Amino acid sequence: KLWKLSVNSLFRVHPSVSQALVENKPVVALESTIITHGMPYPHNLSTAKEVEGIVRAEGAIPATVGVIEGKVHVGLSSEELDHLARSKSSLKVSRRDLPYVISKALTGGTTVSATMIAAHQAGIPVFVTGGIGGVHRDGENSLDISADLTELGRTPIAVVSAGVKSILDIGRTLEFLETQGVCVATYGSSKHFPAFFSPESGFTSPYQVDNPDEAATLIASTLSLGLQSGVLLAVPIPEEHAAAGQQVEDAIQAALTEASAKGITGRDVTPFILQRVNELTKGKSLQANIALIHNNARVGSQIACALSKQMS
Ligand code: PSU
Ligand code: MN
Repeated sequence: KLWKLSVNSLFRVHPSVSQALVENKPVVALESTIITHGMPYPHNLSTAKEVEGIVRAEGAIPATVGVIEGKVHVGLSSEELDHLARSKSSLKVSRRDLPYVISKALTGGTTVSATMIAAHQAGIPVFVTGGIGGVHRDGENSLDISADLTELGRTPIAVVSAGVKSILDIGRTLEFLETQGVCVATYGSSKHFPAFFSPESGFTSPYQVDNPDEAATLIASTLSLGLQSGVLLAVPIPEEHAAAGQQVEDAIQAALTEASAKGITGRDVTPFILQRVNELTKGKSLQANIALIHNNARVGSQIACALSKQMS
């Protein structure tokens, strides 16, 4: 009881979200590290608002998660979104950062792992993002493996993403997800596991679901089994935006070399690479990034709607 009380005092569920949950309406959780660290201002803010708009247009309620002055918000007001997008002092908040950030009443964007925790706490089974973290290249030596992967192994949430960026070791990421017991499926007709900017990573996806209903049934099965692990639904980038793929790939190679020359490590690696790749491609990677997030938001919302029908 005491524990419940303290949980409730740390979480702030936006009224639009709690009302939707009470009425069994579809809700889509969204992360905010993409806002604070994944994209430059003002593209971060416009994209966050567009994504919420797409979720609403598809008939679901958006719940963007972020930490504001030590409270974990599930669903942000437009002022709060604006604050996170503009603030230069926002932290990148993963599972391990949550206790510190809360204890010091700090503000930050939640990664996939921290967003999954908040979504699960609120009772939201579907979460849309751009890309998840993974096993970094040379991860077998550095042990730089994103907490997103272990979170997927321990929290029953379906994460809809465009797969894993080729800045990561995609083969080892898939192996690690298997070890963690994460059910991975590509969304659509392709057998390939997508690589964020590119619809094909060179790896085959363990499974494939064709439409929102099949995806929803997969999620419902995970929940019904009582598995405490998550589902990763990988949505390939739409073909018309995949053209810049090779150029982005070259930029990634250059950025990786720079990052190791500069001694950039740990949590700074992903934001550094994202920013450098955007500079090196003269904004093309950012445009592709925005396009695939829009697409994920559409697909994820359709899945959330199908799931809420199946569960009611
Ligand atoms: N990939 C992207 N954009 C992002 C991220 C990943 O294309 O913004 C963010 C997500 O929030 C993800 C986090 O959860 O980076 C992973 O960081 P790390 O590799 O340090 O675990
Ligand atoms: Mn890392």
